Amino acid sequence: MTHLLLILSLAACTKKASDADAQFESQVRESSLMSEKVNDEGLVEQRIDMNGDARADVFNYYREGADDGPRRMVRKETDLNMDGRVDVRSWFEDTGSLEKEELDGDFDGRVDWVDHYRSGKRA
Ligand SMILES: [Ca+2]
Ligand SMILES: [Ca+2]
Repeated sequence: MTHLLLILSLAACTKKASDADAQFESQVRESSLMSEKVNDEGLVEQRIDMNGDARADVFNYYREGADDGPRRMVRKETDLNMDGRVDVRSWFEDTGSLEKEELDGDFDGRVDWVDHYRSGKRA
């Protein structure tokens, strides 16, 4: 029974993600960088408006590279349904591969799904 539930929730999660992806793709064309500043954590915070309504929907957090090396993405937050609340948070390892991802699949402001990754693969 537990196993079946897991499969069902997996399927539901996958479907929602792909719908959101399609919405996301169609809005990428209008995306624009709103601001870029160093935040309290000492990370470079980029705010990106994906749908042209002057409200940020994607937040990228970077750590500046040492010795003018390339900056590295530490965290990415995305408001998938553009309601002003972040629905997906992703953390990245030093290698650039995904470390952890939190997803609010039904957009109620609570995290429904947490994925942990090891070497870029879901664990
Ligand atoms: Ca927006
Ligand atoms: Ca949202």
